Amino acid sequence: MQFPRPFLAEGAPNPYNGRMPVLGVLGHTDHGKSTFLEKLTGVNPMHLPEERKRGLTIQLGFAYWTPPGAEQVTFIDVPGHERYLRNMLRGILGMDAAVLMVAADDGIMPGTLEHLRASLFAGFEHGMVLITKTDLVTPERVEEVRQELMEYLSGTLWEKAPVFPFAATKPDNLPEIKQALAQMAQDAGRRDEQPFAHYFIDRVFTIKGEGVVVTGTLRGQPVQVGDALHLFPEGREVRIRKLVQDNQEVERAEIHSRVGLNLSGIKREQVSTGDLLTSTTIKPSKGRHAALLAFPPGHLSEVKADWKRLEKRGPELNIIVGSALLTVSSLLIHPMDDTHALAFVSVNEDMPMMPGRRCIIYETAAITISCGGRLVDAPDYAGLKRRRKLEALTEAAQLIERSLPAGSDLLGDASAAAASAALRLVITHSLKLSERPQLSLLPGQLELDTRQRVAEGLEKDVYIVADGFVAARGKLAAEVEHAKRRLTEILDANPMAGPQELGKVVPVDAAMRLLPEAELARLFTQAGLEFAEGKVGVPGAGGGIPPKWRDTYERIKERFRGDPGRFPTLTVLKQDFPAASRLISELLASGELVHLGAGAVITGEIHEKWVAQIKQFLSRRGQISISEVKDLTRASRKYVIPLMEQLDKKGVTRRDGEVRKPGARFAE
Ligand SMILES: Nc1nc2c(ncn2[C@@H]2O[C@H](COP(=O)(O)OP(=O)(O)OP(=O)(O)O)[C@@H](O)[C@H]2O)c(=O)[nH]1
Ligand SMILES: [Mg+2]
Repeated sequence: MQFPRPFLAEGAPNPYNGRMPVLGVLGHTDHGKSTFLEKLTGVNPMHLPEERKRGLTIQLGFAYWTPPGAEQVTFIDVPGHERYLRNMLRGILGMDAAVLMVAADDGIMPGTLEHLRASLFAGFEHGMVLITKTDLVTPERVEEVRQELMEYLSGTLWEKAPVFPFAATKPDNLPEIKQALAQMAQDAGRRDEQPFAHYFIDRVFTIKGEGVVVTGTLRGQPVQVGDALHLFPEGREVRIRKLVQDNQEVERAEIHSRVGLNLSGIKREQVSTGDLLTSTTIKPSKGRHAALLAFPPGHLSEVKADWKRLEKRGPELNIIVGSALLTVSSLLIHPMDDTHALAFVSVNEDMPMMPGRRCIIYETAAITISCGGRLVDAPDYAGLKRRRKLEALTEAAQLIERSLPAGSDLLGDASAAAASAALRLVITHSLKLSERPQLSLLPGQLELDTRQRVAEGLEKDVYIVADGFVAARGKLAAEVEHAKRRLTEILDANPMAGPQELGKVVPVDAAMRLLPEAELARLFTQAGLEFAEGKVGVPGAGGGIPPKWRDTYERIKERFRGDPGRFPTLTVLKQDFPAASRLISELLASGELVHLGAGAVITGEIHEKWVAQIKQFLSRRGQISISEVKDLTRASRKYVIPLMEQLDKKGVTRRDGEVRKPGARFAE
């Protein structure tokens, strides 16, 4: 069982140096968790009569221990019995580090693995292992259990955790264990502190004559008697009537202390376990919540690299935030790499949305979609319009970027990878969501160095990032291929098409033109095309007669020298140049040859000359007759009649009885 180390931040400074965190014990039922805490603190953490009668922890229990020369440490005792797994889950995110316990006689049991799994999703950075009940077995058996444990713990934070044997009946090495515990408390620091007082309620009860009492661990800011707090999700304001710590009434509670609050302004039925008390109001947030999650290796591989909806899995799929445990109705996952995913978690109840807060998604029936991570205060992605989707995704990426400064314990040493994976996700999606699939604008507000980093981080053959634009290379290549195909088609149909026509027929996509000129030129040149001034062309093609036809063309032109009476008709031309019918039709299409009608054909050059002569004559004389045209051109009626009819049609001339006069379009 290998797990990722999603949240380790080695060498990260402990921001709460000198103040003690909350520690916890984890492990299979009956493996000695409560007994160890009693030995350590002198107080049995089991508080319910039923628990004491059955010798089994049901609810979360608490014990206090003050290491020499340090402040008091709170311990959370959790039930190991699988029936009370939910209670364990409600407690685990309240711990800053934990002690994993395995009884030497039983060895690794299902509960051990379940708690181990939850601990990995909780993302602890420090831990310690106790092999308990060593008085019941041989030293060889202890060693065997240790070996077996190390196999399970390898690749996890527990791998480096100190391991101690322990016998409650003969706790000789308790001083040594205490020393290691004090060190762990010192190192662990505090996780998930928000800059305001926040207090997840883990127990609620009433005391006759006093009213509602809740218990929990205070974080963020100290509170005092008389302070008003907001109850989430209920929304009402409550007041602290009394503060109780370690059975003593106090005026003020310090952060990170375990404290009981006697509240006024509230009835028992208005508050439950998992509710949150805060010094500022928290917006209630039903619906979808974005989260950045870490999965055990291999579990994301079956989720394809796209959003995948994991539909309601029954009440077994829960999200744990603080001590709140909510039912997940659907989970939308987008893997970013082998172990990280951006997700949208749907819940039907109000969730205490605190950005950056740890969460665990837990499926009791299977490990596949169990994971842990951080909530991101990103807008709901699904159900948004295309444009908003992109914005939402960008916002999410920025939040991830911002919430993952190097060295922070947010996603720890995986932060850089996760951040660039998140950006890659944004880029992939902006390409997908962009109206122009081949190119898209990188989210504008992203810092330049971020873009730079993206450019470096992405596989070279996948993207080009230029001037804030990003393009899938594959898609650009497709665009270039398309241009090439169209050009070939055009040149096939019209071998004499000039660069102008080619450029007009194959305009470079508007979006592509946003890429720098040099980048485009490089792209097209690579494909054997040329690119200049916004147009794509084929080197050596266009703008004239293709080389293979040039000889024939010269010989055809030769036939139109001298006396028009000897010009070949179209039929004769085709007979004399039987292999050039394609060339002849190209020449006719391009205007190099002009078919006047009834087989009378001349070159474009001659046509131009004749028209110029006629126009000149008309300018001088105001009118022209057929015989005058014949004299001018030295051509027969066979040429002159259709020519004049053409000119009439074009409006260059107009027929007036037997003569032509300048037409409406004469001057053009
Ligand atoms: N011989 C021996 N018995 C122990 C030791 N530790 C605990 N026990 C006994 O084992 C039983 C269970 O111990 P607990 O401390 O209640 O176990 P737990 O892990 O808290 O169990 P849950 O609350 O169900 O998770 C009790 O009867 C303890 O007296 C030990 O080191 N040696
Ligand atoms: Mg117990």
